Amino acid sequence: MEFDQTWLTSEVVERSIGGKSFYFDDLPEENEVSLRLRSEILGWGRARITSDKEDAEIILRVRPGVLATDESYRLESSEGVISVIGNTSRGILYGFYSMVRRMINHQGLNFESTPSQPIRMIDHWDQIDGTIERGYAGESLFFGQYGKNSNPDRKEFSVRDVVGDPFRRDYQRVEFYARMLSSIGINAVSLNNVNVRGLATFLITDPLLDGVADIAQIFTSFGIKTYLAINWEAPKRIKQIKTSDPLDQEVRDFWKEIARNIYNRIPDFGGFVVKADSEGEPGPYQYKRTHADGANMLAEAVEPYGGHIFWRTFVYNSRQDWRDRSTDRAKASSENFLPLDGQFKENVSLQIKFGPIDFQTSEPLTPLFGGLKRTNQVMEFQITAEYLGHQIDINYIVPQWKKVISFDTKYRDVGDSVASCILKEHAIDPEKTGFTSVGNVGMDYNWTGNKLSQANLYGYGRLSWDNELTPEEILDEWINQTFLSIQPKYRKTIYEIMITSNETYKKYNAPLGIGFMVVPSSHYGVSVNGYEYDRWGTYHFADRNGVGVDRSVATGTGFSGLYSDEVARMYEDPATTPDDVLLFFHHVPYTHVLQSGETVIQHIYNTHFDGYEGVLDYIKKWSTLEGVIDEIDYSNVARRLQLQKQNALEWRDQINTYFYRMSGIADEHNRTIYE
Ligand code: GCW
Repeated sequence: MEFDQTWLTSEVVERSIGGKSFYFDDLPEENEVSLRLRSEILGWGRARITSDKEDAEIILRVRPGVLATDESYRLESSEGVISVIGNTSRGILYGFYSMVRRMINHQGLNFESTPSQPIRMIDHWDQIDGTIERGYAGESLFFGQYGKNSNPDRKEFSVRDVVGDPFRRDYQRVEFYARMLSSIGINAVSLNNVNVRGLATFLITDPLLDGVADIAQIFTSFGIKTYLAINWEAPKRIKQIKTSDPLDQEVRDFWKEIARNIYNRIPDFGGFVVKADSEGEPGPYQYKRTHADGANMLAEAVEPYGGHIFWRTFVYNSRQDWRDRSTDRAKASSENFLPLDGQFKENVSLQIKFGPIDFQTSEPLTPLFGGLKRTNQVMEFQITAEYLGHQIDINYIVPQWKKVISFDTKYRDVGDSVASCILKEHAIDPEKTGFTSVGNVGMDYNWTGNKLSQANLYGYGRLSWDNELTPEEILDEWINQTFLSIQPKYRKTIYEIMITSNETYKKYNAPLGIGFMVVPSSHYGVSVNGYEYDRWGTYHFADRNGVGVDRSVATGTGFSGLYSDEVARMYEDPATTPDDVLLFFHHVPYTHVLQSGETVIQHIYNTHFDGYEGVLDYIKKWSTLEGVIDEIDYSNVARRLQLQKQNALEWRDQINTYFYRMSGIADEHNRTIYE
């Protein structure tokens, strides 16, 4: 096997089920998930299947209607026999992996579980030429042979230009990936980048649909539905129709025909993911139609087959003039989508980035959550570390996600977090709500570039399944399974590094929620003014007196008024705005005193010195693992830590120097800041 087996090492499975005898109680023979379960059990851990229930150590029982949902499972253990119970074989599949995990983690085997979020999805930004937009772990698992010679930006691409096979067809790798995903409860994947260009536009048609069908079949057997991102202009590109107007009959018929053909080939196909009128991509605005017109037209096309549309709300003016202070990118998705609340069909979900800007180290929850009252909503995260260190810097992101999903929107007196209520209660079909996230895997040996970034994929799945889990519990599980055979004290070292890593990264990055002081386009490394005079709407407005964006209602852009009254009041006033998003909401003097008691300028200096020290400490700690963990994993992280050190140093010195020059205020502790 040419790749790392991650948290599902043979050792993990062998230790938990190796040699045990299984009995299948009413597990249907014909269904793909059942067949998969059988082969999992026989293939891994060399378990036995017995025809005599009395001999069984583990019984898999289908009991329709016993549990809350068809994905739920129950584990029961008594007198040496473990039962895994589900309404369907899918429930049992999740129960089986849970049993393996719980055995390794010593968690007890009387346990019942229902997923917190019905949709638990991964979006791939994989491109047909094998590259991955914002991918930091090698090429795509799905595409990558033909593409080298193709030009994905050639908009007039025609299917006649397909001279080779763009699919990688490494099905062993795809199968292993699907297994990893289903072991953490993922139930949907979208295969291709949301910027759908060139040949990728044709994935929804023959002959490329063949390759999609092969991949989908593997995912199906693990209970995972396959989706494709589509190009809004497909009617023009594929069938030379003159328009892509969603109300045009020819366009509507085109999409119906596309859907019919896809579902013929892939009966449990999920549906489409759409990025429209966003960052230069085409969309319904071009025809003066609304996003509801666009989404509903596609929804109608897939409706007869139970299909589903994910429509992204990442719509903003990406050609802003930096001189224009009246436009606020943070308000854009609310301005575009709040007026459409209640107009989307039942099989449409709006796919909403968790923050109002773009996956920064620190952002408030977008006010669309709670603002939309009658719309299916899916919260979008980014596992791939675009703004969070490119899987070079160690960054265990789960603490940030946990904080986001637990945010209390205060629309009611009782706790009103997004995860626990808003998504379901404000939906028209609660089953069409949940989480989705840009994935972080590629063909690299260890899947994620930095071995430790696997924990983010693992953590995303686990948190989506169970919103109550803590980042600490999830990390413990991942380390136990991934570094199974090392002594506890060494596991503790890995834990100590990872559990603080998100905070450490935040410390040396853009301060106090201001975001985007990154190198333009690559988004790795510091560039304080890289985006300051650009068109993307991401400004910090630092001057000699202070820094930050005034988004208050009283004197600023009015963004803070988009929240519930209580939350709006909190963000309106710098004194009650939490420190970590202060500069997102307010332009304050450098001498402004934070809730922590420090001034803004001293906070900037302190955190930037601390962040760098934190990385030096990680290097020291990691070096104690040499010879303890696998050499490949050891040097994989050790090498990246050296790069992280350099990155943190640049961030520290450039940020400190910039703000020292701006403010003229010296560091209270007289540390070195360059003049
Ligand atoms: O943050 C931006 C990324 C783009 C991405 C876009 C999006 C796929 O820099 O690379 O495009 O978000 O989410 O659509």
